[in-house]
Amino acid sequence: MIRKALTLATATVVTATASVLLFNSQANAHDVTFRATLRDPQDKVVGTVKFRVTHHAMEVDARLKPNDNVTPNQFHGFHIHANNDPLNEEDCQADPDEPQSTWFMSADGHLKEGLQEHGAHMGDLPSPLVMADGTARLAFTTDRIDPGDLKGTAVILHKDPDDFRPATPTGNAGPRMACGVVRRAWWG
Ligand SMILES: [Cu+2]
Repeated sequence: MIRKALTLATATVVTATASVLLFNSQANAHDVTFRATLRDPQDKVVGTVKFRVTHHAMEVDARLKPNDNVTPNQFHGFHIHANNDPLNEEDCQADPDEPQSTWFMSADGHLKEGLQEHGAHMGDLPSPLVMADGTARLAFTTDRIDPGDLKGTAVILHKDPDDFRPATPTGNAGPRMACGVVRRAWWG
């Protein structure tokens, strides 16, 4: 799937401004980056996730900072959600006065292709382990995510750990505590 996107990205040298506009035609592969800023229901920034398309795969770098909604010393389910059903509201909608179970349902289910089951969804990410001080850093490389499918999706950080079992489409990861829409960006 990475190959499909890179085929579109020729090695043409373009200016920084032009490569944004030419992402699907002539952008240099090194320039293809995405970013999501995760926020809690109170709109407080919880962290950032950066995606960078390389020649072979995609590099992902997530950083979280302490937040009242995120439990230290614990893994938290972490996924790319499809954010593809306008009937279910759009992007990252959460009312802090409503039950946690309603938060960020607007981001819809996990990003997936065809009949992929949980644990093998395109949007199933490794889980960040939040440290005692409430911060977390997670950096990994994956070839499962098609860069062409990433823009406009939403990264969700869950309250509970992910069980990665096919029988549970959501991974039993509990309520959605932070959300960020994935947008085109520059690495850095
Ligand atoms: Cu999720």
